[in-house]
Amino acid sequence: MSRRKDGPEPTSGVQEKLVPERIVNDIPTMYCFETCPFCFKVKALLGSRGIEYSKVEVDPTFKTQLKWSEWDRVPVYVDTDGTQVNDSNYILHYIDEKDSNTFPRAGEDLEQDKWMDFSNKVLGKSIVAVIYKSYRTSLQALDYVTKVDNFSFGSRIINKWLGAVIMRLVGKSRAKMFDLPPEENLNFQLDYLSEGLNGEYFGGKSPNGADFANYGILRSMQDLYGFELVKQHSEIWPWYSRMQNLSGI
Ligand SMILES: N[C@@H](CCC(=O)N[C@@H](CS)C(=O)NCC(=O)O)C(=O)O
Repeated sequence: MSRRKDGPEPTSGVQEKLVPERIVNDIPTMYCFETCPFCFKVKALLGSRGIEYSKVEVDPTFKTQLKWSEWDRVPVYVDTDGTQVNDSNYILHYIDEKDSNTFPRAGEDLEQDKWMDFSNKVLGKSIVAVIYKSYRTSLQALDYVTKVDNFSFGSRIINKWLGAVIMRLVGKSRAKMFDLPPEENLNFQLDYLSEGLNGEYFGGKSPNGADFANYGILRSMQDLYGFELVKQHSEIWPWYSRMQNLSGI
């Protein structure tokens, strides 16, 4: 996490300072990138609970729409009372606790914690190595920025082309973290992930934080290079389909 100005180190979780001015249309507001895997976790939970929210699309290269925040990554969630919550797994816990309080809180279920952690530290990095495997696949993944209404024409072009170069480099560095080549590694990680399923869901009969965290990561690659691997997985695909039905995203 880079520091933008002199000031306190940005932290994960609920922030002390309220930011009601960042709420859009008086409903919970999420600052996100369209294709961000971590944002999909939150979209999946909000969808499954039928919680209405506003989305602010942040431009991925300059993050103009997030300049007000010390935490300079997406997702950032701002609740209707102005509470700012940073970092996807923290946001999942925050939303669930305030809503139906269905899944265990952090520290209460080590399996859930382990798989939520896996979603960030392993699965998120594994999909990035696949999606941004070449300049061609990187441009395909960044093409959505050319269709975002709130970006200027110049910003769309820069975001697509510069974004693809940056993400290709990120993809390369993620690939170096694993012994296997990107596709084989993703397959290996999907096999490993399937060991965490506890019947229909990670949470058993209903999804918990581990379901939303890992589903969100995989959902972000749905229309992109490499998603066939998810579709072809005999255990992950049925679970993925259940999560898709339930979350509506
Ligand atoms: N641990 C964070 C990671 C969030 C994250 O890395 N988001 C990426 C987008 S997919 C981001 O904002 N990158 C911009 C940057 O790092 O400057 C979470 O789970 O929310």
